[in-house]
Amino acid sequence: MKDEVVKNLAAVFHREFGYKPGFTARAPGRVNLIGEHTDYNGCPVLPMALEQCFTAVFAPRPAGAGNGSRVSVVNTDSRFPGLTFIAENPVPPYETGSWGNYVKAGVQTILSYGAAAGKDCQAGCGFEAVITSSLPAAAGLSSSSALVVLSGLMAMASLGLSVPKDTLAKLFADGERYVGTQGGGMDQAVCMLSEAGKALKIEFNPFSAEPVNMPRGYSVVVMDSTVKAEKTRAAMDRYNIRTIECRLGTAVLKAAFSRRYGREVKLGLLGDMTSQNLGIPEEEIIPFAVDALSDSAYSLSGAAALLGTGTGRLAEEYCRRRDGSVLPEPPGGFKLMQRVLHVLTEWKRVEDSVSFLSAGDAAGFGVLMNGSHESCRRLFEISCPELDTLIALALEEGALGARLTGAGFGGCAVALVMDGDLPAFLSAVGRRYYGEYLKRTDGNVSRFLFICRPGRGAGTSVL
Ligand code: NG1
Repeated sequence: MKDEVVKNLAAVFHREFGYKPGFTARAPGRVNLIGEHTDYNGCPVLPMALEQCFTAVFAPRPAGAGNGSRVSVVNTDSRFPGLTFIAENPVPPYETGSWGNYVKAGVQTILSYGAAAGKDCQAGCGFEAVITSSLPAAAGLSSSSALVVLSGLMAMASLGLSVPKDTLAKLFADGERYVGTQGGGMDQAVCMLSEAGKALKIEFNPFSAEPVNMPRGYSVVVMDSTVKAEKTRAAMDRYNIRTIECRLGTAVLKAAFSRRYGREVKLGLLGDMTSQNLGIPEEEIIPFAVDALSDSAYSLSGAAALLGTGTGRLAEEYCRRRDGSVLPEPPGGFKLMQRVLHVLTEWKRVEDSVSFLSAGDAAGFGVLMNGSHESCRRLFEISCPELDTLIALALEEGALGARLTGAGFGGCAVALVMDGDLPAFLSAVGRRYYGEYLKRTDGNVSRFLFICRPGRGAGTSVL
């Protein structure tokens, strides 16, 4: 099947560019099993790479063809028009929301890496490529990070560079900020480092990745709410507001800690809130946070007063977008207590999930998935009525656990289902959600509702 995909891409490549491609590349999407909005807080996540992926055939710019830094990419999906740009450092972005920015982000990552290592990569990182994807776009399955990784790997192979995989995972995580989200590193790490058949627990404080077995006899089902989780400027702002709330919450906690305990601690991320770092017992951490933060929302001026700084300075430090403009204060204020409580409890759920999964306890893991969704819905406020309906139906139809996955505000949910229950589950959720609730009449829901198996990480090879 995969060879068939590569063969077709090679034929398109030949038609487009008039010669044969030398290499192939692939980069998988991912589904996050648990650990939502924890990564940029330095707390762990537990995703798995999918078999669904971006696939490319490509060739470094042919020798003697003039500009060795020209990148040309043809996408077999006609919604995404082909693009050509010069890989100069820095690469000027397309307008916000353009798919080409994910290609540029990958290439820029490699150019920046080269520049930091004292190598001039500009001349040799151009390539010509034809790409295709078996991932639904804007569904929360991280097709965008897969595209960043794919593009970066093609630039790297064109240069003949070799960089260790875990270094690449971190480079691509920073590199994707090019598109304007202040994301964590989950998507790029799981895309680079996964082993087929296993989920991956990723820690960020410090970085490490550890494969986790999935329980036998159960399957992961992805269910697309069909509400698009598009990366528009408004969607990026919504995501970035959550990152700001977490950072502001951390700063308020740091100040409260020194008042309460009479000593300073390193507290730059919620992930620094360990018993060892704070020097207090584990069970005191969450009560301390709840006590230190008000459950009413904070205004920027209120937070500034608490932190002993000016409102303008605080906005400057926390609310700048990548393009330099300042994100407006959310109308309802910053909900610091709710966001912090979600992250700290979600962190614990990730740790407990790894224990349950390693012990083959699918039911225990299912309970944690449900707790995670409830926390995402109520405390982090990233769900929507469609996702809540879909998840409720999945539980009624026998899932052991179900939750939204990815950034939220639409996109996909994920459910854990016993293998023997799969046919009845898929047919009931298909009928009840897509037919009765969404009133889709086409009947074919396999592109919205599918079983996924843990796939292997990204890579390139010679054709
Ligand atoms: P998606 O669903 O791919 O937009 C985003 C972030 C992740 C993580 C999740 C929430 C990017 C590229 N991805 O994922 O790092 O923070 O939201 O858990 O920003």
